[in-house]
Amino acid sequence: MALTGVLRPGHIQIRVLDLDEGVHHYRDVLGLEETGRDASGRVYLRGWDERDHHSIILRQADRAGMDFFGFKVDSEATLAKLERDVQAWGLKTERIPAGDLLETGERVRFEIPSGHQIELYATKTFAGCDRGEKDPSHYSPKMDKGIAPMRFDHALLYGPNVDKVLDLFTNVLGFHLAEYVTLPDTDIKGALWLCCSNKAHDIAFVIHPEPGKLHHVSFYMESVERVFRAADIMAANDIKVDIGPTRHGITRGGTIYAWDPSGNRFETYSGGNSSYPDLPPIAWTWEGLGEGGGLDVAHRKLHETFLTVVT
Ligand code: M3P
Ligand code: FE
Repeated sequence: MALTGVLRPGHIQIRVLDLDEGVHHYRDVLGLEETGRDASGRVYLRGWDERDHHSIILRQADRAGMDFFGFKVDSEATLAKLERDVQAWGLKTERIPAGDLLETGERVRFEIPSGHQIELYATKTFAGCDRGEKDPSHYSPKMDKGIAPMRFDHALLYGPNVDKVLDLFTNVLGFHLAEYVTLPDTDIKGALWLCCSNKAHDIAFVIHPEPGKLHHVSFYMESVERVFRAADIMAANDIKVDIGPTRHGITRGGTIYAWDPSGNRFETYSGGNSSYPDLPPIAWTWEGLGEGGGLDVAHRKLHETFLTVVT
């Protein structure tokens, strides 16, 4: 197996201001499948191409944002090794018991220098999916329900100490840097697209004074055409759109940024570069992010909300 260590984004717990409204958005409009609710009232969901029990967890709270982001690793031995490595790098870690999240084994959680709670886990129940496993026709109506993303794909997080985050992810957690943006007139990397696989990215960071902020949670669509279909569904459901449909120059993914009812930004995303650890990262300047079309190829500008609206 070529892909080892940290395998993929596994889950993200999102805070919503009203649970029913949040469930309506993520289950009925986005079209994710609800796979469980736990004793504390959290709601578990996933996309139609996911085989793990869940990827999205909704928790009702007084403020929007992200509680934690979890990565699946390849074994309990890797989990224990990365736990030691993260400690040796200088972070405190916490073991969260199996079963705290439904159908999920022990998790190792730590706060990274940007102020985000990141966790690793090795075990989550494979719950199968209708497509291709139970239904030999390879079709399930879930593939057309609502906006119908295939999976939770990545998140973009805002916070300080992005240089330290880069060191931790590349030198401890085994990620590679796929693309980055330098701050105006410097060679300081102010935005990072990091990858543990060969997708365009698995997690991204933008430098920001306030720690622990969520810019967006991204959902992978089967095609860019499906991103346009998502725009129709957003319009029909009065979802407030931030940017798009357009294409990002950075990652080259087709995209819409829009807001859930609590003000958390989400993205419907498709296509994009593939990346490999031996390739030098793609370097963008600050001007490239804006006028160069890094953020928005069609409009070639740095939208004001991109740097200012986070939860
Ligand atoms: C992404 C993302 C930007 C390119 C972004 C690509 C923001 O998938 O994180 O939204 O320039
Ligand atoms: Fe994104």
